Amino acid sequence: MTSPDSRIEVPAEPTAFPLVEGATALIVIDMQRDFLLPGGFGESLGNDVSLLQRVVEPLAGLIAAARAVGVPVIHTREGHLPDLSDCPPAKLHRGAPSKRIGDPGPSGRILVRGEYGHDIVDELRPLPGEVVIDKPGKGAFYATDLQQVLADAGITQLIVTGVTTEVCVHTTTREANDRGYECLVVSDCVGSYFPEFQRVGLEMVKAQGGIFGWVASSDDVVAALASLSARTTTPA
Ligand code: C5J
Repeated sequence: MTSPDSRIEVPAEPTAFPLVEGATALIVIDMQRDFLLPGGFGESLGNDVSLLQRVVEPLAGLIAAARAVGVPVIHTREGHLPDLSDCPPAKLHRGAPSKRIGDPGPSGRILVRGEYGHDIVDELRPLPGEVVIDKPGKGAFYATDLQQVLADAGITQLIVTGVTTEVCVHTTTREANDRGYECLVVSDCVGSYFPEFQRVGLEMVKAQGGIFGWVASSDDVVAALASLSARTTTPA
């Protein structure tokens, strides 16, 4: 449903999300080989990486829909400098010994910038000119220029996608919410290694009247973006 101002109501929970034309960006969090493919950081922590791979197809569709109507797509990557000087010891010492951040793995040094495993999976590769935020933490605002990037582009709303739901997606959504951004988390475009965390992670976003934001399906967000396109191409 469209409203006379520049808003589109996206079916969502706990209420429809008022998507504002020109003020929304799609953020794609950490869709990196290290989290999604065997041999990376995710697997080194004992996780079944196949559970994250189901996000790729709907997310590719959503990214295409955003690009088609000029909604900016911002990608993030979690990782560290080669000398690990930006990795706190508390983080460095997690995981199985010899498979920790900075250790060699089948896709290069685990979660180290510039390594094959640190980069985004082929299916979701950023286009030239799209912003890629390299972040040392779980949240995309911590120790990055994301807030400045969004301010410069006049963005006040984020369509939130990526992995993992309860870690970097949640941390970034919470950081964004505290900074005044309206966040629409796309349920089938976020993924967790734990089905229960996926379910509860989404519940937590939309509970208490949308304490951190809204939750919608990619079908509904894609349809809203398509109607944005119809509006901009149909003469009044
Ligand atoms: C994790 C992330 N799970 N991107 N990172 O360590 O969620």
